[in-house]
Amino acid sequence: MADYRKMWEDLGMNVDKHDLLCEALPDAFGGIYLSQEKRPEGMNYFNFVVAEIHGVRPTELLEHQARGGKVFGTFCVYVPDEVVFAAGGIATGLCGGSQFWVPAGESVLPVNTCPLIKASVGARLDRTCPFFRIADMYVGETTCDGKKKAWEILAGEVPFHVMDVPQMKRPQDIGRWADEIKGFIKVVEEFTGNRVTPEALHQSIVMLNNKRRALKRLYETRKADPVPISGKDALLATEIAFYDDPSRFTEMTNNLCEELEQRVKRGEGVFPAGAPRIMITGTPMAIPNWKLHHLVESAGAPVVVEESCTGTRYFEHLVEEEPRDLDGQIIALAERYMKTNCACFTPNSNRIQDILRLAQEYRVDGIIDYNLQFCGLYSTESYLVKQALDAQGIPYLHIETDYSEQDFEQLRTRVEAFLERL
Ligand code: BJ8
Repeated sequence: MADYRKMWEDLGMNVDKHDLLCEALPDAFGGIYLSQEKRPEGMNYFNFVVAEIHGVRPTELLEHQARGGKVFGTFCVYVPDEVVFAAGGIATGLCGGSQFWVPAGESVLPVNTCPLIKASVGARLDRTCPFFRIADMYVGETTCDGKKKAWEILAGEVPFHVMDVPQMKRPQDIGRWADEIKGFIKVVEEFTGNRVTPEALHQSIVMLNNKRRALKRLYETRKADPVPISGKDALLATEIAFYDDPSRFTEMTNNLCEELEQRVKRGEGVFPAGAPRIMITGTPMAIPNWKLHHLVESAGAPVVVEESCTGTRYFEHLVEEEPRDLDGQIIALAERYMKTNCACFTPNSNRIQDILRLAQEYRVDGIIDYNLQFCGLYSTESYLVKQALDAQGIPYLHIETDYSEQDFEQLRTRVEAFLERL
């Protein structure tokens, strides 16, 4: 990695502690990723992004700030990035996916908080993540109780805006979400000093739709048997989508897709044809959370689709591009975002319909329901997921875990036993 020490020091980071994180990453990435066979050439770009994870993109964000631009950090796929880009800002994901940040999170949060929240708070308090240092404003949402309360702690550190996500999906709720987006536009305009014009919003809607189209194209290739890319690699690309430059990400993902489509034509894959195909559903996997994919694929079964916010929920729906007036665009945004089926909604039966549909489309042999520990929303919804899958005779495994490696061997035994049943 190039030397970014001066930049990290200038950002007020705890550079000595951060060195420990930098030392651990190459080994973890090498063991989990670089050891895979027949990886697509197109993954080289994503390898590079990971190798330079705290260097290249933070440098770009700082250059943007030097030109007078603002950076907004987000934690949920409900926050409409289109608004930020339309005001000349940059949106970047901030969700913490590493055990490294959990202890600092636990110093202020109850231990029985979801690891995603603990790691996100810990990354800020520990001063070991440049993205958390650079973001001028954080944007949270009212999806789960743990997050809502964590925002109050982070708001003591950084300018913070919270979007009130409705809990139901009735027409009046979509109207309320449109009002929230309107309010968000005002906040972003004031903070950046730039107006969100219909022209600029149209451009950012098209830009982010193109990113979604590229991800959809990538996922399409995973429907093939043999599958041309591992689930781990597809997950990595999706995780990077949250903070990379959107246009560059789209271009690089489309390049990767061209290679994968050729592989599919030639019948080439990274697992043998007929290997048991796994879907993972449930809570998101923020970078560098690769634990479950690694376990499943090391046992010989490709993960072919993720019904998750680091999966299909992130890209399946596009924003309607037709409206060219601000009111019409806000409604188009509200309608698109409200199609995301998060367990914070009641009822959330559309998620179950999605799981059943994706199981068919991707010809999956078994489904692993992945729950981050202490996420009451998704673990409660597991009951209904299991009921629906049992009714269809689709094999199901429920896993509740955190970011640590402590339960790795125990999980391996359970995953292997599950795969033997398929
Ligand atoms: S739209 S899934 S990104 S909220 S896992 S922090 S829910 S306790 S992440 Fe999410 Fe938005 Fe929903 Fe998607 Fe809370 Fe559960 Fe933790 Fe979660």
